[in-house]
Amino acid sequence: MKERTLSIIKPDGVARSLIGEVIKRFEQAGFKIVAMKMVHMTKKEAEGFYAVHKERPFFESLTIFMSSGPAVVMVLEAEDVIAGNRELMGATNYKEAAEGTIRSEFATDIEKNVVHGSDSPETAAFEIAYFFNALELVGGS
Ligand code: IDP
Ligand code: MG
Repeated sequence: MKERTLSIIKPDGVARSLIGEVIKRFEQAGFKIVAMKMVHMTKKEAEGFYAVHKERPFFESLTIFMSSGPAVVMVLEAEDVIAGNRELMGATNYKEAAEGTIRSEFATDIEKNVVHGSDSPETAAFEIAYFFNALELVGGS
Protein backbone atom coordinates (compact mmCIF):
# COMPACT_ATOMS: atom_id res chain seq x y z
CA MET A 1 0.00 0.00 0.00
CA LYS A 2 1.25 3.48 -0.86
CA GLU A 3 2.03 5.37 2.31
CA ARG A 4 3.96 8.35 3.64
CA THR A 5 6.68 8.68 6.24
CA LEU A 6 8.60 11.51 7.85
CA SER A 7 12.34 11.57 7.30
CA ILE A 8 14.80 13.91 9.00
CA ILE A 9 18.41 14.43 8.05
CA LYS A 10 19.58 15.26 11.57
CA PRO A 11 21.93 18.16 12.45
CA ASP A 12 25.00 15.87 12.27
CA GLY A 13 24.08 14.81 8.71
CA VAL A 14 23.53 18.40 7.57
CA ALA A 15 26.77 19.61 9.24
CA ARG A 16 28.72 16.82 7.56
CA SER A 17 27.29 17.63 4.09
CA LEU A 18 25.39 14.36 3.78
CA ILE A 19 22.13 15.86 2.46
CA GLY A 20 22.81 14.86 -1.15
CA GLU A 21 24.05 11.41 -0.19
CA VAL A 22 20.91 10.65 1.82
CA ILE A 23 18.49 12.05 -0.76
CA LYS A 24 20.23 10.12 -3.54
CA ARG A 25 19.54 6.90 -1.65
CA PHE A 26 15.87 7.78 -1.20
CA GLU A 27 15.46 8.58 -4.90
CA GLN A 28 17.30 5.44 -5.96
CA ALA A 29 14.95 3.42 -3.73
CA GLY A 30 11.99 4.90 -5.61
CA PHE A 31 10.76 7.10 -2.76
CA LYS A 32 9.05 10.29 -3.95
CA ILE A 33 9.74 13.44 -1.94
CA VAL A 34 6.34 15.10 -1.49
CA ALA A 35 7.47 17.84 0.95
CA MET A 36 10.84 19.15 2.11
CA LYS A 37 12.32 22.04 4.11
CA MET A 38 15.17 22.98 6.42
CA VAL A 39 14.36 23.67 10.06
CA HIS A 40 16.45 24.68 13.04
CA MET A 41 14.33 23.37 15.89
CA THR A 42 14.25 25.05 19.26
CA LYS A 43 14.82 22.81 22.28
CA LYS A 44 11.07 22.94 22.98
CA GLU A 45 10.22 21.92 19.41
CA ALA A 46 12.64 18.98 19.62
CA GLU A 47 11.07 17.98 22.94
CA GLY A 48 7.60 18.04 21.36
CA PHE A 49 8.76 15.96 18.42
CA TYR A 50 10.37 13.32 20.66
CA ALA A 51 7.70 13.45 23.40
CA VAL A 52 7.34 9.63 23.26
CA HIS A 53 10.88 9.40 24.64
CA LYS A 54 10.53 11.94 27.45
CA GLU A 55 11.10 9.37 30.21
CA ARG A 56 14.20 7.91 28.55
CA PRO A 57 17.66 8.69 29.96
CA PHE A 58 18.86 9.99 26.60
CA PHE A 59 15.97 12.50 26.15
CA GLU A 60 17.85 15.59 27.37
CA SER A 61 20.94 14.91 25.28
CA LEU A 62 18.84 13.93 22.23
CA THR A 63 16.78 17.12 22.28
CA ILE A 64 19.90 19.29 22.77
CA PHE A 65 21.45 17.53 19.75
CA MET A 66 18.32 17.83 17.60
CA SER A 67 18.14 21.57 18.31
CA SER A 68 21.89 22.14 17.82
CA GLY A 69 21.69 23.09 14.14
CA PRO A 70 19.64 22.92 10.98
CA ALA A 71 17.98 19.68 9.90
CA VAL A 72 16.22 18.70 6.68
CA VAL A 73 12.68 17.39 7.13
CA MET A 74 11.01 15.51 4.30
CA VAL A 75 7.88 13.55 3.60
CA LEU A 76 8.57 10.46 1.50
CA GLU A 77 5.89 8.55 -0.38
CA ALA A 78 6.05 5.02 -1.80
CA GLU A 79 4.66 1.53 -1.30
CA ASP A 80 5.55 0.41 2.24
CA VAL A 81 7.85 3.41 2.63
CA ILE A 82 7.76 3.35 6.46
CA ALA A 83 9.46 -0.06 6.62
CA GLY A 84 11.48 0.59 3.47
CA ASN A 85 12.96 3.77 4.90
CA ARG A 86 13.76 2.06 8.22
CA GLU A 87 15.58 -0.60 6.20
CA LEU A 88 17.65 1.99 4.28
CA MET A 89 18.45 3.78 7.56
CA GLY A 90 19.62 0.69 9.47
CA ALA A 91 19.39 -0.03 13.19
CA THR A 92 19.35 2.83 15.75
CA ASN A 93 22.77 1.75 17.00
CA TYR A 94 25.06 2.09 13.97
CA LYS A 95 27.23 -0.72 15.32
CA GLU A 96 24.29 -3.07 14.82
CA ALA A 97 23.15 -1.56 11.51
CA ALA A 98 23.30 -3.80 8.45
CA GLU A 99 26.12 -3.18 6.01
CA GLY A 100 25.32 -0.63 3.32
CA THR A 101 22.69 1.18 5.38
CA ILE A 102 22.90 4.94 5.97
CA ARG A 103 23.62 4.57 9.69
CA SER A 104 26.17 1.81 9.16
CA GLU A 105 28.08 3.95 6.67
CA PHE A 106 27.75 7.42 8.19
CA ALA A 107 26.68 7.42 11.85
CA THR A 108 29.35 8.26 14.41
CA ASP A 109 27.43 7.62 17.62
CA ILE A 110 24.21 5.93 18.81
CA GLU A 111 22.71 9.43 19.14
CA LYS A 112 24.31 11.13 16.14
CA ASN A 113 22.97 8.65 13.64
CA VAL A 114 22.28 10.98 10.68
CA VAL A 115 18.64 10.16 9.98
CA HIS A 116 15.23 9.82 11.58
CA GLY A 117 12.34 7.81 10.10
CA SER A 118 8.81 7.26 11.38
CA ASP A 119 8.24 3.77 12.78
CA SER A 120 4.50 3.20 12.19
CA PRO A 121 1.53 4.74 10.31
CA GLU A 122 0.38 6.41 13.56
CA THR A 123 3.74 8.03 14.30
CA ALA A 124 4.11 9.00 10.62
CA ALA A 125 0.79 10.88 10.74
CA PHE A 126 1.80 12.71 13.95
CA GLU A 127 5.31 13.50 12.72
CA ILE A 128 4.24 14.73 9.26
CA ALA A 129 1.63 17.02 10.81
CA TYR A 130 4.26 18.28 13.29
CA PHE A 131 6.22 19.90 10.44
CA PHE A 132 3.89 20.28 7.46
CA ASN A 133 0.38 21.50 6.76
CA ALA A 134 -1.76 19.94 4.02
CA LEU A 135 -0.91 22.65 1.46
CA GLU A 136 2.81 21.88 1.78
CA LEU A 137 2.37 18.27 0.66
CA VAL A 138 2.40 17.84 -3.09
CA GLY A 139 0.73 14.83 -4.70
CA GLY A 140 3.54 12.32 -5.29
CA SER A 141 2.89 9.73 -8.00
P1 IDP B 1 15.09 5.35 15.94
O1 IDP B 1 15.60 6.72 15.55
O2 IDP B 1 15.90 4.26 15.28
O3 IDP B 1 13.62 5.19 15.73
P2 IDP B 1 14.53 5.57 18.79
O4 IDP B 1 14.59 4.43 19.75
O5 IDP B 1 13.17 6.08 18.40
O6 IDP B 1 15.39 5.17 17.50
O7 IDP B 1 15.38 6.75 19.44
C1 IDP B 1 15.31 8.06 18.88
C2 IDP B 1 16.70 8.61 18.78
O8 IDP B 1 17.24 8.74 20.10
C3 IDP B 1 17.73 7.72 18.07
O9 IDP B 1 17.69 7.82 16.66
C4 IDP B 1 19.03 8.23 18.63
O10 IDP B 1 19.40 9.49 18.02
C5 IDP B 1 18.64 8.48 20.08
N1 IDP B 1 18.89 7.33 20.92
C6 IDP B 1 18.21 6.16 20.97
N2 IDP B 1 18.71 5.30 21.88
C7 IDP B 1 19.76 5.96 22.45
C8 IDP B 1 20.69 5.61 23.48
O11 IDP B 1 20.67 4.51 24.05
N3 IDP B 1 21.63 6.55 23.78
C9 IDP B 1 21.69 7.78 23.17
N4 IDP B 1 20.81 8.15 22.21
C10 IDP B 1 19.88 7.25 21.85
MG1 MG C 1 12.05 6.16 16.69
